Amino acid sequence: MEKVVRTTVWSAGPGCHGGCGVKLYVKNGKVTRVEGDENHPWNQGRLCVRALAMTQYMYHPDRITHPMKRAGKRGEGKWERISWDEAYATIEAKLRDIRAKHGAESVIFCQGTGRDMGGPITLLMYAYGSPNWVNYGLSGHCCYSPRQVAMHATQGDYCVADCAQFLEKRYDDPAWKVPKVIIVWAQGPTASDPDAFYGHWIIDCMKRGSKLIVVDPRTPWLATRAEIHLQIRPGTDGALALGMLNVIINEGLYDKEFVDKWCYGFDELKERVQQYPPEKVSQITWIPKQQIIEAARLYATSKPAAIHWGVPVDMNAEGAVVAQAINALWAITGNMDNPGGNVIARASHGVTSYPYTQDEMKKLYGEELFKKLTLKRISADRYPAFRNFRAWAQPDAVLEQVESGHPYPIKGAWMQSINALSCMGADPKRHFAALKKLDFIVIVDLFLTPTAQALGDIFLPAATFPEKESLRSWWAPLSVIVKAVEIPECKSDWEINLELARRLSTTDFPYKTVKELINARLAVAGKDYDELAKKGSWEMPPEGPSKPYYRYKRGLLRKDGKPGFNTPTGKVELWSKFWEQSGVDPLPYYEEAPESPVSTPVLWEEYPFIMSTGVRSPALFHSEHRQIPWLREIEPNPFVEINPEAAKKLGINNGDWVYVENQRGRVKAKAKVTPVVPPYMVMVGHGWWLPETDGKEPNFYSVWDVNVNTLIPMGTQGRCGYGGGSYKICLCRVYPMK
Ligand SMILES: Nc1nc2c(c(=O)[nH]1)N[C@H]1C(S)=C(S)[C@@H](COP(=O)(O)OP(=O)(O)OC[C@H]3O[C@@H](n4cnc5c(=O)[nH]c(N)nc54)[C@H](O)[C@@H]3O)O[C@H]1N2
Ligand SMILES: Nc1nc2c(c(=O)[nH]1)N[C@H]1C(S)=C(S)[C@@H](COP(=O)(O)OP(=O)(O)OC[C@H]3O[C@@H](n4cnc5c(=O)[nH]c(N)nc54)[C@H](O)[C@@H]3O)O[C@H]1N2
Ligand SMILES: [Mo]
Repeated sequence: MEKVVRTTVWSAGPGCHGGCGVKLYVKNGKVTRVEGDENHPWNQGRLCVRALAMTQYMYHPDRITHPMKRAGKRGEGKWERISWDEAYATIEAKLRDIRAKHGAESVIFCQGTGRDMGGPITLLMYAYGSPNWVNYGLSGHCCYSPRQVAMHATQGDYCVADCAQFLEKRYDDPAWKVPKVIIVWAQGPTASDPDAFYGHWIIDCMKRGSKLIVVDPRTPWLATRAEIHLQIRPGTDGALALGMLNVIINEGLYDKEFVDKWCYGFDELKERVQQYPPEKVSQITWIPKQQIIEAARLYATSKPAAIHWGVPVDMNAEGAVVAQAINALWAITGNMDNPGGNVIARASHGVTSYPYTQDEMKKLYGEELFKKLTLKRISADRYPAFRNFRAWAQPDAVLEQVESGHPYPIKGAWMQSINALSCMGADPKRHFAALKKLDFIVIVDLFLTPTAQALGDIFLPAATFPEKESLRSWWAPLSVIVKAVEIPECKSDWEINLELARRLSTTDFPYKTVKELINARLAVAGKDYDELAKKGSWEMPPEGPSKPYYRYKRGLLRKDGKPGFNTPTGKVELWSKFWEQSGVDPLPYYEEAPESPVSTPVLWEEYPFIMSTGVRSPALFHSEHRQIPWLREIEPNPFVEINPEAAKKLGINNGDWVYVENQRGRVKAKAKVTPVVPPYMVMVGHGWWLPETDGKEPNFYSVWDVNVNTLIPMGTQGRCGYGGGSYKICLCRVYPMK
């Protein structure tokens, strides 16, 4: 008998930040196929190729389905099967030993991107007593957090382009308005979303009349459908935003009423943007002056208008400052929490969306531990913005401390859902050298990756989303992940971390099962796991702080219940007090990337391409899916996009194998000769390793041959610790492989 289980997608499988509603068809205890749930308000039945290939992922012969311990030396590729009892006992003993000798802070808790991991990993980390949660190797902490901290500094909340995603009836809800203009700024909606936002929403809006402005050095498909395509020089987005502010302010096109009533620091911003007239901005960005002016006018005079942006914003030098400047655009045009503008995105029903919050932590582990941890976090002294915002340690500072042992030594690493050596880490050879000196490393993953092979002492096999119970409130709907099937010796990240948290906690730990823990998180909303599971796994936000619009007028954003924004002044702070308190410039400014035709002109002669990397492929999630037949067929090789004109000069034909090289190293890639990239730029695919090749040292699945991150340095973070990283802006040359 076949049954259908309705559930929510997040993490292992498609790999993404997820949120789709799906129907799993289950027969004899196995998932046989996956379909989009037509009732789900976010994906409305649509589904990506990675979700459709789910059965190939779950039942792949290379998937690790039992715990293992290293048998030979690190890197020898020898593993021995062990029981969960032995795995837990070994980990408990080792971690206790490190804690006794060096303090709990000497173990770092490393995760990759925003999968269903913030909850489990911080639960375990705090129970153990370490403050060091890190996106290990992500130079500049340059994914999402720079935008997030900039928005926190500006209006105390996260904002997102409004495609009616917070309303159950979506586009049919009369409260919603179609954005007249959407700026797609450094984002690839058709490939890279869901990123708690869906690419097809942009297309749904276009069908309802939205015009596009696309800000992208390349010409992705959406740019060919745009009213204006601003073909920007990579890494100069800050200058463009300041130039657009200049036009909008000097031409009086901003929303005077909103600015007078709800903004703080407008005069200071006005003065600052005088340094960025369109002429100068055109020189910096390589965009014609008239286009900058037209784009600014079109955006400011279209009401409502929305901005949707992506990770290259964060990866600009001073990415948080760039985000601050873009945020000022929607603020001064009054596109704040209005229908069809940029709306505030809060976790549905007020349920915690990610890591353990300060309040939850204090309740679980006590006030004292909390205070102590904040003081010991790596980088908290160096970067006040890291101390004062969320709970992460700064990745460049973490690497320095792993290498130097100062101010205290790092002895162990818990690596859960991260492939540091082939994806997240810039300069992976440096990480390899630093991490192999640690006493103890646990890997929690589904496949043996280069990182697991090179560094792991214990490997714990994680469950995919159809195999687990979990929760998702990022941002809507409030959803549960419903367990449909089981693979006997694979466990969910929640199960693994809860068991170890119970064993290692220094205080009495209240939860015995994952369901109890989830229900404790759902309690603030008066909800229950089984009830949501029965309803089809989700429920849209009720009236209140997690549902738009105009919450600042209704007193729904601040703890004191007064109207206004969640900032010290209660206004949108164009001049930010948070930044002032963090010791950085309270106003936005432009900074050139450390390596570029402008900042390193001599290097540019030797390496005549701007190298951007990591444009997302719909068939792959970062370093994953290289083993999955349907997906590898779509994206078979590490690639470099090169313009036909440039390729011709170099004697490179479409499909040729080439070297991409700079002063830090070289990698192999297959040329995609395409006018999508301009002649001065190449785009290199990221996250590559070849699981079909030898996994032992020194090859590690060919990671050093094909991972473009060997050409990218660590240590190019922004002044506040957030932003930068050189993933999107370095220099390189390309030549045929003989
Ligand atoms: N050159 C270049 N490098 C980049 C980028 C770029 O643009 N260019 N982008 C950067 C960005 S923005 C990011 S966020 C990072 C991402 O970097 P990572 O997060 O490290 O990359 P992934 O390959 O997605 O995931 C790592 C591992 O998580 C495992 N995994 C997946 N789901 C689960 C799960 O539910 N549980 C467990 N335990 N394991 C799971 C996968 O099998 C995989 O081995 O990469 C960065 N690296
Ligand atoms: N299928 C799939 N989806 C994913 C991921 C994945 O690996 N696969 N990864 C997830 C993660 S963690 C992230 S962070 C997001 C990232 O996804 P996005 O935010 O969409 O980022 P990218 O795909 O790196 O780049 C988007 C566009 O920005 C352009 N671009 C490059 N440099 C610049 C620049 O300096 N300025 C401007 N204005 N544009 C630039 C590129 O040409 C590209 O067209 O995707 C998430 N979703
Ligand atoms: Mo990311």
